Amino acid sequence: MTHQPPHPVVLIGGGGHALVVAEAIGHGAVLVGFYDDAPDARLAGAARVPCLGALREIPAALEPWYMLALGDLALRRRVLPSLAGARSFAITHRTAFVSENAKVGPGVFVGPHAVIHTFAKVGPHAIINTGAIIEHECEIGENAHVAPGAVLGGNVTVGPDTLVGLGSRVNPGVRIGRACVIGAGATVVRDVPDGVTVVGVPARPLSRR
Ligand code: JB2
Repeated sequence: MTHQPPHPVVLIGGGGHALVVAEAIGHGAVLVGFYDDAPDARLAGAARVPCLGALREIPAALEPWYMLALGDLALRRRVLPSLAGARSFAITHRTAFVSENAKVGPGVFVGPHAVIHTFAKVGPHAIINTGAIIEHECEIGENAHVAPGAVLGGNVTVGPDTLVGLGSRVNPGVRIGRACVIGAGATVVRDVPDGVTVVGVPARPLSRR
């Protein structure tokens, strides 16, 4: 058996979400630093990981593999073009369940105790956060975030850049558009058009972006 040395990785972002991502990095990768506009971001303080520069200072030819570790979806979307020439890595926490029949894209973070069930598809750079459940045949768009404890029934579609909030529920077969926000604790029983925020039980539109 050949022994592969751990390869260097960096995080883009150094706040709360970066702390969660950093803790999930497994053997085979070594976290060498992060980029953030705040050099004293929590990853530097709490986890003693060095800040390598501001977000605008990410080198065009970034050598280490990277993961987006900012929680703000609009900010992640703005930073992505500066990483076009770099390689992203994905993380599945060791306690998560990901079906062998599921497809998980590059740069995806799957948190502790999350479930991605059979024939689900998860797009690049999505966040499937702590304890989220993505049931069979769901489709999650690029850079979407399914927050801790959210539950998606079978065949749900979530568009790119959409936040499915903490502890929310989405009925089977519901289609949620791009850049939507599902409020914490909402129960979504009908389709949500692009850019719409819904809250409550049953979920109703709050505003249009
Ligand atoms: O323009 C910016 C910006 N530029 C750099 N807006 C915002 N909001 N943040 C910016 N940053 C950097 O992102 C900040 O310097 C800071 O280090 C980091 C944000 O850290 P924070 O801990 O506030 O949030 P987060 O994005 O890491 O995590 C959020 O999202 C997660 C998914 C939190 O709400 C977490 O609780 C959540 N789990």
